Amino acid sequence: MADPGPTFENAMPAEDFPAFLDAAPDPVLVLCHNDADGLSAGAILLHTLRRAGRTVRHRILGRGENAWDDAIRAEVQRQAPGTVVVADLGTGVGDVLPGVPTLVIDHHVPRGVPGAARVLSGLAEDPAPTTSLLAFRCARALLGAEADDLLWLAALGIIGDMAEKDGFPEMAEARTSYPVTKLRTLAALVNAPRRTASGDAEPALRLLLAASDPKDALSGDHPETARLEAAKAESSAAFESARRVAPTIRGDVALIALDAPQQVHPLVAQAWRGRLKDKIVIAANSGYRPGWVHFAARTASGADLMGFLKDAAPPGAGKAYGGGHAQATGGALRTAEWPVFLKNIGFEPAASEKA
Ligand SMILES: [Mn+2]
Repeated sequence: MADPGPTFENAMPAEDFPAFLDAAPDPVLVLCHNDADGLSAGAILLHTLRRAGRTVRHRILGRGENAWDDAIRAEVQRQAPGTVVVADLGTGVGDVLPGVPTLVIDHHVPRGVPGAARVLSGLAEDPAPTTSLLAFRCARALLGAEADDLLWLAALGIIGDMAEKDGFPEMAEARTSYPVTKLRTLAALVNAPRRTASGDAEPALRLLLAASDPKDALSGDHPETARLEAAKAESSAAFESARRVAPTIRGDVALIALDAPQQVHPLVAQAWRGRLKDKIVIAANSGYRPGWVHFAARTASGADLMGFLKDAAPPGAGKAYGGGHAQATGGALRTAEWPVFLKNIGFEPAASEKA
């Protein structure tokens, strides 16, 4: 059983989505993550709300953005939403927008209680449904059979989050209607924009909203498909170059120092994990976001990465540092904090590197 984290008084099953909406004024602002699961969940929610006659807005959150940060809170406030739905963006502490009805749909380990928000968490079930699947269950609760044509979007998120073999009945149902190979191809395309230098995932969401099914999405009839293919080519080329960077090894830790505007560090860490089986692999990217070093940590050694990062945390490490799972985690540190972290994990500056 996955760790459900704190028990929420405001936990909400998908069946209660219609009742939630009854007390949720327009416009409804959907905040979603920029990966295949988050974008699929966003597309399902936007379709569903529109079909129910609701006025909707959306905002995709990307690199370095968090629904519970002040910068996003201020931006959301300016949009003056009647209701906020937060999808696949974790579960943070406190209200996103105090006084505004909010629903958090998510399947990551919660960081705390999100104020007065209702919470639809996948962690109430084992295996935990992805956010796209939770959103689809909301759609069915509201629209019944009129939500059936959104099932491929739920499957797309499931495949994107590598939960295809988890045994969800909706995935089995999707297999009977949609070619899984096309869904896999589409999931890779939809995941591409967030890894590019621009990080702009809007074309991916537009495609998911415009297409009637996976075949249509890949047909070439929608201009966004070519943009996603270009994004995939850009991130593949960046990865090919980054994977040639040699690791530096000190003790149990292998460090790969990257400087690329693309999000290559998780893929590079994953690639080295299998080749350095007894090491903690850290791929660190100083080119991804100005002022920050983003890093991915992976290990095949069985070491507890969350504990490792906790022990190595520099004093200034904030919310962006060290979330995820025991064997796959990562985070971001400000450029000034990075050398402190390196020292804490055994990478003392070499004599020749000292000024
Ligand atoms: Mn997800």
